[in-house]
Amino acid sequence: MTKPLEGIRIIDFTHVQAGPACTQMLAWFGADVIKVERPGSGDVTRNQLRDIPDADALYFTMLNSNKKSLTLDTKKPEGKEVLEKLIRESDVLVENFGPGALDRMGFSWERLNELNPKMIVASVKGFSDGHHYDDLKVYENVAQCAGGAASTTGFWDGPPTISAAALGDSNTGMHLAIGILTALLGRDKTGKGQKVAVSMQDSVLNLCRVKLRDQQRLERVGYLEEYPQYPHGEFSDVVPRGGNAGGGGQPGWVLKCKGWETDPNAYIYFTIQGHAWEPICKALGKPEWINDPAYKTAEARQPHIFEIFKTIEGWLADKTKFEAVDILRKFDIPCAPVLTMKELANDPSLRASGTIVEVPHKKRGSYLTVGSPIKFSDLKPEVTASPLLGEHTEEVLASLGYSKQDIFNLREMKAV
Ligand code: CAO
Repeated sequence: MTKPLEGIRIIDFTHVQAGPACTQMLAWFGADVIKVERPGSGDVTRNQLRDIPDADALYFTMLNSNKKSLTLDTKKPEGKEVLEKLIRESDVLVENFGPGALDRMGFSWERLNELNPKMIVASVKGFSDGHHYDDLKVYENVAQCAGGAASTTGFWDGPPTISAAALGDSNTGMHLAIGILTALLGRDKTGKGQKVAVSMQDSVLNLCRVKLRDQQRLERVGYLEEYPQYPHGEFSDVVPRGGNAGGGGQPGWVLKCKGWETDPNAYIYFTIQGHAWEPICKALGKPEWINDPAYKTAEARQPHIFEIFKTIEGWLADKTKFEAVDILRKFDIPCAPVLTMKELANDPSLRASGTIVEVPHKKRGSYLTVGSPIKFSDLKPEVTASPLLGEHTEEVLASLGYSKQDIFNLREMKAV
């Protein structure tokens, strides 16, 4: 099967999570991704949170599958020369260094465009160019705070809260992948490369758009009827943290199931979708609620929504989260068990669909990683192990025309 991105060569100058998540996805879809790493050390995540001494950490292996690794000191003149050759023969360069690092290395956008006018240069930064914080280095949680996620996540009586989902890192990488693919399509029409830039703040905010919606509604009417603060609590002039409230037009909450006293994840998420009220009442054995004016409409229910949730918890008390969902699904009620990482890792459906895959690795043995969450009718992305540091240095240099002696010399100079 020909992979859609086969023939696209990508210089992967990325590290940690935001950039690697982007290039990993492009590699799954067939791009030839060459990860350029500093000789001797490589991507810092190779060593971070190691669980096996002397083997690349899962942090690295789970973000760098299907790639090649070329060690190259791009601050040395000999290393720069190799990089220039690679740039001339590649389609895309992706980087997520701190602000100004690529320029300091001597590879500004202007220089890259001069070396290869067809090349797409894609960058992740914490803040967009020209933003008053554009000199800041940024990690995941910093981005969640800067993009509006933290101030709107958590409970009203607690501090701003960080989500476990990598809204700042992997999410930004996904936005960048869309930008790169768009620029590649654009290049087919114009023959020209371009610069593609995505900031972590912007990417987080893009996912927090409903909170920007709520800010405007709050300013207009002074309250937000789907938040737990309505109608009994108070609203200030900023969107509050809504705990586990639904956030859209459907009230919902995380509800206790059988065993919650000892199992911190014995919960389901229960949604009260407006038109599903009748099936909900039937599922709960509360037919009298169907036409009761105190329950019949969403507006009538909202003032005592927590009493309703309490009643549902009464119904859930003798059911595990899985038993409860199995009953509720028959009534077409949107709900799900709160799943742990252990349950997800062992979920046969996720294994069958390739969303979670087991990959053999030269040093680690096999490890679990995520596969493509995007499914195609004509492509089944195959996930292969992440490369060892410098595993493909000789192969890549040879493809650029370097002889064995040249490679030996570059090694002697510690340029590769
Ligand atoms: N050879 C020689 N030098 C290399 C090299 C190579 N192959 N690869 C990188 N370097 C050098 C760079 O030139 C740079 O040097 P200078 O700072 O002297 O110019 C340095 O290594 C890397 O700098 P950095 O600022 O990228 O690294 P850091 O560890 O200090 O910061 C991070 C890390 C993530 C905070 C920063 O890169 C950043 O803000 N990136 C943009 C936002 C981002 O992507 N954050 C998400 C990270 S995932 O949580």
